[in-house]
Amino acid sequence: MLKRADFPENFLFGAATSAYQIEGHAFGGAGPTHWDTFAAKPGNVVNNENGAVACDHYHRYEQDLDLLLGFDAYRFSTSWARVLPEGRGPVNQEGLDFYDRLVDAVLERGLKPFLTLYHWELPATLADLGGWTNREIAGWFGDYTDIVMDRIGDRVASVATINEPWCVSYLSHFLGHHAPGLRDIGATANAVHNVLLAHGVAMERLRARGQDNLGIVLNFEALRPGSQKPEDLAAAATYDDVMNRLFIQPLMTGTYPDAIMAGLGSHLPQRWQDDMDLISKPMDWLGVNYYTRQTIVAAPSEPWPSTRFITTDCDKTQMGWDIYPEGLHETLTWLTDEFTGDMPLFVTENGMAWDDKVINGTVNDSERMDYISRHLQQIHRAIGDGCNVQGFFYWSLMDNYEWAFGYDKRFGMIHVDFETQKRTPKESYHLLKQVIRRDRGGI
Ligand code: IFM
Repeated sequence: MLKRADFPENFLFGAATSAYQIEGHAFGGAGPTHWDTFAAKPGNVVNNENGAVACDHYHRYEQDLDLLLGFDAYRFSTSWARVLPEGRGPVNQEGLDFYDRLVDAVLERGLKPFLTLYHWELPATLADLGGWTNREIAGWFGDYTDIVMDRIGDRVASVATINEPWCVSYLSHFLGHHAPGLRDIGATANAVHNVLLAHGVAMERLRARGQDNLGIVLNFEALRPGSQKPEDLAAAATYDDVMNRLFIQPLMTGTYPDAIMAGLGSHLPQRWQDDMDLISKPMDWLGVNYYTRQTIVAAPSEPWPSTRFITTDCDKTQMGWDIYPEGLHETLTWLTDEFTGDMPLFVTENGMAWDDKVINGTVNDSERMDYISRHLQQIHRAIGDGCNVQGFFYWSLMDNYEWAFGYDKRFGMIHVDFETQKRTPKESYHLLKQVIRRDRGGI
């Protein structure tokens, strides 16, 4: 197992969470979100579960943050609907007070606060106005950004505008797996573009305030063709544009990938080209979320993008996701070579779900320990190969609301009993704490 001393001096070890997944949205005056609407419709979420109580972090944040003593950083998000219950207009001071206390509590524990402004809980009122398909959302998001930064901007170490734009747009508007649950190509193209525009507007506002350390968090997957047949090679290349290049390319070059233009181009808003300058303004860092690999084959009888996944025989997580640590190295080196160069990268999410059980007061999650250890090795290897990776955040600090999978899938380093809210640190947590110990440079 690698240890802290094997990583660069200023490398940050942390854990990540998001507001709706842990806080308990029923508390503190938060407004309804499109996830509440989505979860209320039978069939969308396992057991129709929602984030009303979640981990009750809203009341338990102090004890939760105590568990991070010894780490360097904490990645969390503010909830738009907690700050602005209707998305715009009246501010919920109680919500801002909560984030104010939270940031202070993070700092008191010697942790750098890594803020994400949007991690998916769109206020329901804005969803009713078209949500991410409505171009006006860019301005609404900019206003929300200013309100949050007025309160906590003086104390956060870094700001990400949006978490996983691919999920916000493609997974939610094309595949229909996440709120708002659409399967509509026009809505998808507009959501893709408006997410980018909202990022651009928020970056402009943040820069104008003199805020630094600004970035975005994108999710990537390792991809491979199901065979060497030309059609499968082409399918893998198409899906690479859809999955991996859809956001990094416009952000870094101001252009959409070829397969995106072929599939979504005619659905993009009029004069979309005029926005690309704002969208591709320089960032200070990029967040990389990496979990798994997909194997792609051609599916010519299916609509665009006419690709399909096949299951292959390998170790998988509780989500059924392939465990493929080498893909993290592939992703970091590809990004560095093609897009980011010297710009700092942070692995802002990496982790696995497992059907963890508390037995005699402990959770022996050896699979997760192995997962973490092997992914850290690949980060280390990528740094050796010249990638400017500056931190690793385990997803997630604790078991939480895994969106359409409800509370069944456990990603945490800390086990949460959702009946009693009891926290039990898993063996992987103890291992990571040892790895990052400063006194002996780790284990
Ligand atoms: O739980 C999610 C998180 O909200 C975003 N990234 C992936 C995680 C695991 O699915």
